[in-house]
Amino acid sequence: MFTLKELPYAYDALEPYIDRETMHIHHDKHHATYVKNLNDLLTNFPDFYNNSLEDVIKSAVKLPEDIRQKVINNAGGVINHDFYWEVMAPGLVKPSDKFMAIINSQFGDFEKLKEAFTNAALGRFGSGWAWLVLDNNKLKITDTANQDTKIGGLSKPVLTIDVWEHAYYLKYQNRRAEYINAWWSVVNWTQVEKLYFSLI
Ligand code: MN3
Repeated sequence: MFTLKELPYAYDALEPYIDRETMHIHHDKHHATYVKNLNDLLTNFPDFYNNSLEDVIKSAVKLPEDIRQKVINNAGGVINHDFYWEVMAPGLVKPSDKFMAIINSQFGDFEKLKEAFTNAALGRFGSGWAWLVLDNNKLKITDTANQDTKIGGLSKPVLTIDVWEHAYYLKYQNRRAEYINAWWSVVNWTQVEKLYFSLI
């Protein structure tokens, strides 16, 4: 069975940028529901419980059509949130000099990366995710709808932001731009760089 991974920090660790109540409901209710739904959907296909989430998504074509997309959506929900919690942390406001040099060479400067990523996150119509991915050894910005994921694909994600309303509505209501702006203060650059240098 799939399990809900614990948050790598306390619910209030990302205050004041992301509030305790949002983190609590987001992790314990939304993320937990994706885990529960996924396990429930696979009740009659227990072999799937032994797979990684990436493999569940890749192998979903073997499942009956009536549950296939639901499995993909819920497995995506689990894997995306596992990744999202890990790329946030308190107190790391900017990348290391080494990674900053890579950002500068590929985007011009850090502000341009932030602007392009923010535009992708703001421009994602409805629910979804914006991503910084490594594609053919180049950093690129992209976005996905709903719980579609970049994890397990050809381009490898190093950073993501959840722009479903449940990620920000309690504190920021409809002001997605304010949430994204605040979120930059809690990006876990140590994790982003670890992912990047493990891929390059
Ligand atoms: Mn979410």
